[in-house]
Amino acid sequence: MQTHHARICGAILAAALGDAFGAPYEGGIIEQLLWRILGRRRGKRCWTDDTQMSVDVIESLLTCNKMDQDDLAQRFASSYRWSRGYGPGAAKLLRRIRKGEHWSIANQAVYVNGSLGNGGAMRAAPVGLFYGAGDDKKLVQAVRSATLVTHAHPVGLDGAVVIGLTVALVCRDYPVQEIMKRLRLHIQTMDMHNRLAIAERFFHAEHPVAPKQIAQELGNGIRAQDSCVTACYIGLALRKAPFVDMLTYTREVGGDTDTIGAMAGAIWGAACGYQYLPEELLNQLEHRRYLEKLAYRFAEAIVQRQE
Ligand code: AR6
Ligand code: MG
Repeated sequence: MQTHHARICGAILAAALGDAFGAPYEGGIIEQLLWRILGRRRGKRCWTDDTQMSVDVIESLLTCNKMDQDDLAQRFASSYRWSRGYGPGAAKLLRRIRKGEHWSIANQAVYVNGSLGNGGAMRAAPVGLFYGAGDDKKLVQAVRSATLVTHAHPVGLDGAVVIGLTVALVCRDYPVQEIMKRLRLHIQTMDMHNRLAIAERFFHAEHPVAPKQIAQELGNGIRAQDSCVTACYIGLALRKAPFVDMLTYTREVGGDTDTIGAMAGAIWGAACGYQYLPEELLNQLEHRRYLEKLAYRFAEAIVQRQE
């Protein structure tokens, strides 16, 4: 049985590992070649926008002690660096905020209905952890608020709810069936409901589902409906397997491997706790000590808040 503290630290560090070790396999040959140059710094594995934006969320929650959209928008905009591999729409949006445009205008300036990318979901885990002890409604509201800053499309918002709520429920050891039931209560789009129905069928399957089939039926792309339930399935289905098996499985699912790895990693880490993460991989992670200290501080704040 893991302590709550270890689960929170586990979720954050496992997400960063999933991101950094998934990134070299994302995209086509050109993206992979580019990441060979950008993805290593002083012998360490770099993380991408997934971890950067999660760090921004954590710093914001620690400073404001609540979800504050304006604070979050400023942090996202000032941390933005193209070399972290942000989505093209997100990059434009963040540059607009940096120039002074309010996030509530910028989030519908690139796509009229807002972005349906998985960029809101990839940073939803810390929000789920922070609001994890309250009722689901408050948690979902906070996740939607945090996501809206950059991803206003209903599918982008639903993707974040899938990840934020799953991470929080896994932290409390809820069984898969109950997690699926609760997700269904808070998901608003048919796209996401349909994916959840497929995942539920897979959870009932007698044999483990092959990664290729997951990619075909749940998706592996950068749109939220093509990756969030995929990550939810991977994190839950492999939560009793070693972390490296989860990484290998994610790589075999393919597609947006860094973000699926980050989201599945957060779920795996919330289930298993920090001490089950392989030291060998942590040692190769960029800014490992900084991330560990931040996760530790975040876990302390959450545990105190929930006492
Ligand atoms: N209509 C059509 N296409 C869309 C729409 C829309 N409303 N919204 C998004 N797309 P973006 P992200 C498509 O740029 O979600 C990085 O690698 C469009 O092709 O908002 O922050 C991250 O790590 C757009 O370029 O980025 C993630 O893995 C794409 O979805 C990933 O990219 C992504 O939306 C997504 O990050
Ligand atoms: Mg990424």
